[in-house]
Parts: sequence; C-alpha cells; structure tokens
Amino acid sequence: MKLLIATRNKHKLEELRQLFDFPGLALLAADEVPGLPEDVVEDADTFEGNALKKARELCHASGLWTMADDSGLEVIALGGAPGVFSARYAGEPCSYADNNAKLLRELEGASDRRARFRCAIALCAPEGREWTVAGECPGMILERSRGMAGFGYDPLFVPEGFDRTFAELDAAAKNSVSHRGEAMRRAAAAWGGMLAAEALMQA
Ligand code: ITT
Repeated sequence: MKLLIATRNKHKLEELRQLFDFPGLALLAADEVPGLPEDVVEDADTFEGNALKKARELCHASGLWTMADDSGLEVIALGGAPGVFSARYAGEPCSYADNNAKLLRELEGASDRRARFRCAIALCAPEGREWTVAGECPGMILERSRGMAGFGYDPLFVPEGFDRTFAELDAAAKNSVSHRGEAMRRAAAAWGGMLAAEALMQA
C-alpha cells in the first residue's frame, strides 16, 4: 500500500522513512506523485492544525492515504517564538542560517535559554477519517552553532540529558530523543496495526 508523505523537506522525509518502516507500506514523497500542489499554505495557529491541513490537502489531491508532519521550535524566553513560524522566522524566503542568526540575536544576553522542539503528525484516509499524534523534546539554545548534521535549528539545540547538539548527533541518536522520533513512535503504536490491515486488504 502507498502512503504519501506530505513534505518537500528531504531531511524530514529521511527521518520519517527511518522511523516508519513497515512491511507492505511504500512511503512516497510528494515529488514522486505527479500533479500535487507545490505548496500548502501553513496558516493554522497550531502545529496540529498545520499538519492536518497539509495531510488533508495532499490526500484530497492524490487519493492516497497521506501523512504530514508540522514541527518547530518554541523558546521560553521568547514567549514560545518562533513556534509555527519556525520555517520563516527571519522572513520569507530565508535560509536555516538566517533563522539561526535571528534566534541568536533575539536571545543575546538571555540567561534563560530553555526551549523545546514540538512535532504534530497527521494521518488522513481518502474516505475522510483523520488522526493526529504529537511529540516534544526539551533542551537549551547555545550561544553559537555546533555540528554539521541534521537541518534547521539543530546546530543550536542541545536536547535535555545530552552535551551535544542535534547537529552533532547521528540520525539514530537524534531520532531516539527528538520530537519527531517521539511523535513517530506514537504514530507507529497507534496506526501501525490499522495501516498493516489496510495494506493487506489492498494487496
Ligand atoms: P514541509 O512543510 O514541506 O514539511 P518545512 O521545512 O516547511 O517542510 P515545517 O513547516 O514543519 O517544515 O517547518 C518546520 C521548521 O521548524 C523547519 O524549517 C525547521 O526550521 C524547524 N524544525 C523542525 N524540526 C526540526 C528539527 O528536527 N531540527 C531542526 N529544526 C527543525
């Protein structure tokens, strides 16, 4: 059975492929399915709302079971910013480096550097049923970048219980503690049986 992953972020796709590997389930990226909308406007005010919107729109357009992730960073001293604006914190368009530079500027001199990554994952079935799960990962924002792996805010974020940034951890170590890893483990526990049964029916 085909499961469409409603993301154009190849780093996320790679993480999701490692975390959601079930027999009978072929994960397809959005750019592997012709005729899908280029972009879904992410204008909901929660991660869950945006994940549902992405999954719903691409599910309708493709007719396939579709899963979408929406995620971002919340910094306590910044009142939860950048939050749902994480991808475009420094304006639009902007690079990961622009976002990281803005975050460091906003936190200059701040002693409270606590933050958390959050992730919501939505699943939509073509006949209209939909589900969501969530995960989070608490940690701290450093004063300068460290590491080359991962993407986004990874070089500035040290997860709780670690002394290395997400960008200094390999993919397996990041997945074991990350917001996306936690949400995907919940998704696998909640939806794995149902998707396996659906895959058998479609075989
Ligand atoms: P899609 O919407 O196509 O999935 P995107 O990159 O726009 O891709 P989001 O809208 O979910 O994804 O934005 C998430 C942003 O939050 C992302 O661009 C990063 O800046 C940040 N982010 C999310 N998860 C992250 C992670 O594991 N490590 C570092 N930064 C992350």
